[in-house]
Amino acid sequence: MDLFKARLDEKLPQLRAERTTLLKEHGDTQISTVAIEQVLGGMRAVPALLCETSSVSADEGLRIRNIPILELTNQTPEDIFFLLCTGVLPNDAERAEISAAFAAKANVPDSVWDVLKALPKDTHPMVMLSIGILALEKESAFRKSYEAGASKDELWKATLEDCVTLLGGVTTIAAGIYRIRFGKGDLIAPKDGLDWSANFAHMLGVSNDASWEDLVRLYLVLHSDHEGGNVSAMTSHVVSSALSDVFYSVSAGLNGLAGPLHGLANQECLRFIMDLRQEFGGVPTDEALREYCFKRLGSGQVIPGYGHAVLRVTDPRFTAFHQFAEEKNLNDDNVQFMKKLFAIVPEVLKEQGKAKNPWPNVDAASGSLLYYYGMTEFEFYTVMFGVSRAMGICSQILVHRMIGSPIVRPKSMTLAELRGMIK
Ligand code: HAX
Repeated sequence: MDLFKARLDEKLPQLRAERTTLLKEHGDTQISTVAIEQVLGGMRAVPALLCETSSVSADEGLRIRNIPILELTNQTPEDIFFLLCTGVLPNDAERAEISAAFAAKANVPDSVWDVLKALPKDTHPMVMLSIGILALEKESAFRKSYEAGASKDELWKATLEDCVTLLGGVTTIAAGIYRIRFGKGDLIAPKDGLDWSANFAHMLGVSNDASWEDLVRLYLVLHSDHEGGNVSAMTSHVVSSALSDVFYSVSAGLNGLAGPLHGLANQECLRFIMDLRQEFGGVPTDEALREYCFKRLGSGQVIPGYGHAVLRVTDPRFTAFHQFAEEKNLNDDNVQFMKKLFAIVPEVLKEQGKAKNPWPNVDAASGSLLYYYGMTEFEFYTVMFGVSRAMGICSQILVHRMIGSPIVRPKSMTLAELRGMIK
C-alpha cells in the first residue's frame, strides 16, 4: 500500500496543522448551544463530532468528500474507500494497488470459520458478522504496534494495515456467513483476478446474471458512509477513541447497525413487503394499500424504509437503486411493491403528520433488488449493508488516527440536574 500511504502522508501535515490552528486560535469559539430537548432527544443535530469523510444535508443527502453520491454510482467500492480516506479518487495505479491489497487479505484464518460454524444454527447473521470480525482481531497490526510502543503520531499506519485486513476479509466472512447460515453448501473461495465487489458477488454464489455483480458493486458504493453522527459510525468512533483497534470498533458499530431503526430497516422493509404480498396475494390497489398503511400506523408501528433523522427529501441512494431497477428492467412483485409504496407512503405519512420526513430512505429499495436476484433470505440484508459500511467506519477511524483525535468523553446529566439548570 505504498501509493496509498504516500497519499495520506502528503495530506497529513495540513490535516494536523488545521486541527492545531483551530484549537489554538479558536478553541473557545462557541458554535452552538444545546437545548434540553436535544439532551432528551438523542442529541439530535448537536454539532459535536468531527467527520472529514462525508456529509449529509437535509435537502440533498449524502456527499462523499463533497461529491454528491449520485455522481459516484459508476465508481468501484475501492475507489470510494480511497476517496473516503484521501479526499481524491484514485488513479489507475492506486486503484490496482488497493484492489490487490484487498485480494491479498481475502483468505481469512481457519479460526474464523471454526468460531462461525460453532454458533447455534439460528444465530442472526449480524451476530455472526460481528463475531467474525472480532475473530479476525488477532491479525491486528495496530495492537502489535501499540504494544511495541509506537508513538501516537505513527499509529495511523498500522490502522491503515488493519483497515485493509478487515475490508479484504469482511467480504469473505460475509459470503461465508450467507452460505453457512442458510445451508447454501460449501464455502466458495475467492477468485484471482476479480476486484473486491466482483469477488464478493462470486463468493455469495447467488446468481450468475452479469447484472448481479453490478448490483453488488452499486450496493457497496451506496452504503459506504453517511457522515459521523449515525449510530454505527458514532459507536465505532467512540470505541476507537479508546485506542481499540478497527476490529473492536467496526464490530461495535455493526451491533448498532443491527437495530431496526438503523440498518436492520432493510430487512424489515422486505418483511413488510412479504406481509403485504401475503395479505393481498399480489399488488393491491392504491386505496387498499393506503388503508393498510394507516392501519399499521394506527397500531403504533413504523413504515420501514421511510423517514430519516437528517434527510428531508428522497434519499439519493433510494433514487440510485430505483434507477438501477428501471435501467435493468427489473420487474417482479417485490419491485412493483417497492415502486407502489413510493407512490403511496409519503402521502400517508404527510397526512398522518408525525414523521418529519415522509420520503423513502435507502432501505426502502435495496432489499427488493437483492430479492430479485435470488437473495431471498432477508435476515442477511443488514450484513450486505455492514460490509459496505465497514469502509466508511474504517476511513473515519483512519482519519481520526491521522489527526490525533482524543478519547471521547461528553458529560451526562441526571433529570434533576437538568431541572436545576432551568432554575
Ligand atoms: N413510520 C411511522 N412513523 C414514523 C416514521 C415512519 N417511517 N418515521 C418517523 N415516524 C414517527 C416517529 O416514530 C416519531 O413518532 P413519535 O413522536 O410517536 O415518537 C415521529 O414520527 C417523529 O419522528 P422523526 O423526527 O420524523 O424521526 P426520527 O428522527 O425520530 O427517526 C427514523 C428517524 C429513521 C428512526 C424514523 O423515521 C423511522 O423509524 N423510520 C422507519 C425505520 C427506518 O426506515 N429506518 C432506517 C433509517 C435509515 C438508516 O439509518 N438506515 O440505516
